[in-house]
Amino acid sequence: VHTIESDRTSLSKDSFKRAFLDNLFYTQGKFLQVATHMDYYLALAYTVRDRLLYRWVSTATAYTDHASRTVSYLSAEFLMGPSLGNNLINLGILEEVRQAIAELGLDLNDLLDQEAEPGLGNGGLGRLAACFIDSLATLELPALGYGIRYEHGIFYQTLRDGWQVENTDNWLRYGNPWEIRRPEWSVEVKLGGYTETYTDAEDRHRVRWVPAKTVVGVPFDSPILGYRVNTANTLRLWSAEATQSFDFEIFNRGDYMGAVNKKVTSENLSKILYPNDETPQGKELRLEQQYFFVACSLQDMFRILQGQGVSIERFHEKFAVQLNDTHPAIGVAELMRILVDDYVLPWNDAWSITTRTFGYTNHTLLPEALERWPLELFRRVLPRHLEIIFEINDRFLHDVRIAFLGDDAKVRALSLIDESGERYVRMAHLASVGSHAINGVATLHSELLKKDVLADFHALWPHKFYSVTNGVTPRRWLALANPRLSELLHDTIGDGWIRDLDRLRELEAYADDPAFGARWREIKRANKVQLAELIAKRTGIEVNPDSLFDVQVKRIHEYKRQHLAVLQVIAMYHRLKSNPSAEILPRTFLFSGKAAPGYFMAKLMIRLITAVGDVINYDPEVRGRLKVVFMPNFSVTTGQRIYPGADLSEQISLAGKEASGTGNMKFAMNGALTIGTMDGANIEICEEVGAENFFTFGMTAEEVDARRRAGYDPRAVVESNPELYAVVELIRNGLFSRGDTELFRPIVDHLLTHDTYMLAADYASYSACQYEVDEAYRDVARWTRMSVLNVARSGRFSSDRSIDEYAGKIWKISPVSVPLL
Ligand code: 26R
Repeated sequence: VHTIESDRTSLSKDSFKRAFLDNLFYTQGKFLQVATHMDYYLALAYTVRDRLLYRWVSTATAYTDHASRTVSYLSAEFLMGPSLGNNLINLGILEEVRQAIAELGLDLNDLLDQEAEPGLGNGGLGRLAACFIDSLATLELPALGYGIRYEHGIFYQTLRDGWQVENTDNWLRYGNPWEIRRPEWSVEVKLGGYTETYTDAEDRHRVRWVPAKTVVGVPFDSPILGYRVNTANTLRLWSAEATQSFDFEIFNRGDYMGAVNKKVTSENLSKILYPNDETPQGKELRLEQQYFFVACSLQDMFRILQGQGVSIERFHEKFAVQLNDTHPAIGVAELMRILVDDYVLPWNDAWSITTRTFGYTNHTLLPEALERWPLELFRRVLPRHLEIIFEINDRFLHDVRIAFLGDDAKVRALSLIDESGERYVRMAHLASVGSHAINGVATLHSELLKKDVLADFHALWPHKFYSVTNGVTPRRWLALANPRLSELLHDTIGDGWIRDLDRLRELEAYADDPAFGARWREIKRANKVQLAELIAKRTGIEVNPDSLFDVQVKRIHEYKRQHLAVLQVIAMYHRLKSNPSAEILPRTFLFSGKAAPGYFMAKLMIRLITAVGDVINYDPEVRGRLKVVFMPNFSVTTGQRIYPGADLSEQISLAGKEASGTGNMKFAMNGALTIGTMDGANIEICEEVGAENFFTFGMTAEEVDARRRAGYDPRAVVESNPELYAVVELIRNGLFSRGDTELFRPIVDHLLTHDTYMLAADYASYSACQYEVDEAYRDVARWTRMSVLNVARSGRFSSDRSIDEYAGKIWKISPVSVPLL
């Protein structure tokens, strides 16, 4: 270890330059004159990676010495975004490297642009996992992230005739310099088949699972460096490969093509990320994926445990395993299987270890998003686990009968098996019984979990329930995404905020300082100019940087109500057409987000946005005062360019539906004001920044319930509001579809008949609130003050705060400081 070359570890500019050229030569095999930008990017990535590896090895050594409790964060999704910029920030060398690269005649930004985004997640849940592993490392907490190395991440979205088109993502095309394949730690995973009982040599009755097939999980590790610390934790993603025996079969048997096909089938397991957000499909391959990565990860933990000479009975002392939603909930049954079947522990001992190991985080209240697997499908894929789940259920329901004497309805409601029709395994119930801690991701969400989705579990075990409000990492979402604002912060309050975001409070003193305010506005203006350039490049639409940038970026879903914003856009257009000389505040509406490929209404919502833009953007009478843009392919990368340029953040879900939201936090941190419902973390953001610095509208979750119970008639609401009625008529009569009255009929009809997400009920309040936004924006000093105070009071929404709460309340883990070797 002491022979590590300083050119591979030194952070000085000169050795960094030497190392970069060295990598260009020896890893890329190129010299300056013939190298492509991709070569430069890869050479730079390897140069940075060397610096990470030094810290990574040091961290592994420190953890081995300490043998401290480690959190395993199990997540089917890690939406990491590009690594290079983030690693430069966390190493504290972004500006020095920019300089070094410039001295070689190159622009660091061009190199950063080369990196393919690992889009291994759908949206909020996957991005949260990425923010959390950044914070875990920054707080010097021992942690492993476990997930799946999908060969194809979330689809790449393009638009054709205003409709979403899905293109396959191929992020590994140029290789991934941030990962190291670790075949020596490969594991085997069984699938399918049947079970049988037998008596072992010691005369014990045991169960054997005879699988129909086995696949190999190969780990790919990436270092996750904390901010300005030596801690580099591991993100370990599993890739599915065929077992060796396939290769032998191919060699030995005549059926060469058949054997190769089987190999391909095994490798399908980690081929693709399911692009569903909020609506699970009972797809066999998805259950196999979930079991695959959980089984690999638990085996890996046992390997680590044994490597440290810790006995099996102390598994829970060594590992706190967090379930990111129910996708890894099969881990409860798998740990029981390992302990009972493989290690022959008595059931009760195994159960005690299991429940002390797991924590479960719920991320959604939407009933259609609660995972359930048809029993027969489950049996086909995991026959032994189904038996174990039955056994868990029998013992659990016995306790339920005693707790709720004579209440059979409770037994049916709590059961791990839904028997109301076709039988299903309820994954949220499995996660809840198998964990010692259950948490929601914002205060309201946690309360609704206790009152609603998991009410019976709460009655049974109130002590298991926690709430941990989500957060986002200020390294990526402020320091990296918004260099101009970061520089102003640096000049004004120093850099302490990067690791202690509450320090942003020191900005409050400048909220009314005219010189500071002028710089604040210049920065927002510059960010908007840059965003306008990106919009022009991606969509061909020119937008005015002096207009109010009104932004809604997130997955497209009815409950998030992008179409409520569209109704408002049309109303503004209508106002302008009725009175062309009206004094209207120029606005640019920017939408971005992906729709699940099979979600018809969401795709139609995208079409509505593009259709409205096609009319408004080219109407000469509008004279550029309103623009509507749909920016294709929302991703971490595009988010980093959008949040810093936003004036207004649209967080307009129906109250009670958005568990937390995390985009809302990224906007506030970057100085955008929020127009939002009292939903998810909006409530807490409003509380922190002050109601006078936040635009709220709409029904509360309680009012939503009351309104529905009272009998909700959306048509009557629409007909009694002339503005809303006019807007709906314009859509219905085909203004945005060249006279086609069929195209948007599903949206209009649904709005008038069911309006599940109550757009009509919230419309008037939303519209009135948008007038308040206009008024505030016209008062430049007032808007600036509000914007400064939003940033100053966003400290609570750092994922460092979230992780600190998990570590203290749920995981019971503490920091380990890492000395460099
Ligand atoms: C296919 C099915 C099983 C599925 C359902 C739901 C797959 C993926 C999801 C994603 C859900 C759970 C999700 O992303 N939820 C979001 O989690 C964020 C992080 O906690 C919240 O901020 C956000 O409000 C919530 O919608």
